[in-house]
Amino acid sequence: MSQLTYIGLGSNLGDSQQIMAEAVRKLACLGQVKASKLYQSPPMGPQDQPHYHNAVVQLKTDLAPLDLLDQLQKIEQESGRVRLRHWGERTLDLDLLIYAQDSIENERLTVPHVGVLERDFVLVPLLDLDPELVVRGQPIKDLDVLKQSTLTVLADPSWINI
Ligand code: A4P
Ligand code: MG
Repeated sequence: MSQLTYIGLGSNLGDSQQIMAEAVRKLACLGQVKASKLYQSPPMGPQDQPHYHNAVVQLKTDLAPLDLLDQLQKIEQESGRVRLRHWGERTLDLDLLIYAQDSIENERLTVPHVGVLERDFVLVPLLDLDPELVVRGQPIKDLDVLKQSTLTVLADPSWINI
């Protein structure tokens, strides 16, 4: 049965928009996709790294959570993923933010993703896709972190068509 999932995309090395659009084309092979706007976001973590491009994709897929994670990691590797340090610069990061209503906790996967409720670069694009979204019992549109958002819009959802 098809499940509603949300994937977070981040990149701050290389041609980020191109790399992320290519990743969305690959995600579209796993099910129906819908993209948020494309944002620029100051780095969380080490400050001596470039700003990030961030977006979220809604994916309707038949894949089980760990099979989906395998596919996300494969797409990261194919993008020539470089990751230099924890919370540091990378060509492509794909995080499984939400998988249906599931709570998952195992060696490879924590869902909802640990940072979801704290990170404006995840919350703002999620709200593009579903303004009424509830995560861990919280309507995300009401979260305080959104009041101090530092994101800027780079492009509308058609950014994936470059
Ligand atoms: N893993 C567990 N749960 C998940 C999940 N829900 N989705 C495991 C994906 N992976 C999950 O991931 C390490 C391991 O997490 C995987 O092997 C998987 O089994 P990783 O992507 O290799 O590690 P990482 O991304 O370097 O570490 P971490 O802590 O996940 O970093 P984050 O949280 O992804 O943050 N600033 C801005 N503005 N925008 C960003 O996008 N991103 C980061 C990275 C830092 N600063 C940022 C941004
Ligand atoms: Mg990650």
